[in-house]
Amino acid sequence: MNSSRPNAIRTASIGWVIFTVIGEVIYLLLAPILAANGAIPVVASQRLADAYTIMYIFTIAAIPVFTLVVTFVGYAIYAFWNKGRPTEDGPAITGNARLQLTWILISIALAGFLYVVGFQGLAAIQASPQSNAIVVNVTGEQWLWNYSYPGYKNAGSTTLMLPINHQILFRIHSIDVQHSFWIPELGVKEDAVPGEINQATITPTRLGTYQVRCMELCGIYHAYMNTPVEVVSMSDFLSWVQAQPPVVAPPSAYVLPSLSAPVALVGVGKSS
Ligand SMILES: [Cu+2]
Repeated sequence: MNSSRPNAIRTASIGWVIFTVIGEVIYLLLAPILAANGAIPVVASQRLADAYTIMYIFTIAAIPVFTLVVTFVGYAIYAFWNKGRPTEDGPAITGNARLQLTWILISIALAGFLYVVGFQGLAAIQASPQSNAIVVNVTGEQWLWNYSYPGYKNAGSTTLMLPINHQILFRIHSIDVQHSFWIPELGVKEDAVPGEINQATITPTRLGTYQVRCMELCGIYHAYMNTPVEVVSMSDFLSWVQAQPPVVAPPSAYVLPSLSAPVALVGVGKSS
């Protein structure tokens, strides 16, 4: 039995290489097809493009690890299947210092690589905004989003209008409960927290109409808290923003709702 072990490792290793190549080829062929058919949101911002690149690299790096585990476990089950009850103990397991050291070093290299790539992506997302970024104040409330553009006489709207190829700085907060400001196609998802302002920057790179969704369960109409986002040309944006009425007093202070007087919901728990 012992003499067959080196052969078993060689056979399983060959299987691993073959399955890895097959896995990588399937992924590289399938990923663009799935993306083109709406399996993942279309890329409408640089931020989402960066996130997809990281996901792509991580998946390519993960496939050999996955096939290694599956091939060796599968091969061991197949090759060392004991038909009937064993009549004696199996051979003693001894250490293999070279194999262990190799595997530890490969693990460290893989984890280190993912760490560096991941933190580079995080740094890009969290980089300070450009000085000419267009500021959009985003205010969540049950159950809609309000926007105001402080750089344009505080123009206000419930539709989010963004110019293409220009950096946007969202300043996100909420006036009642926690919401989460999510635009899948633009790769932004940031909590809207009462009493706090969260920031996120994006640069839209694709014209079109998308949806802002709320990503934090925030009450009975949470599921309907979707509003349109439009990415338009800079000239269309400017003529639109100049036609919007200013927001007189942008909600800034957060007042805790009294627990004895819950917010009235239409048709729910009506008491008087
Ligand atoms: Cu919400």
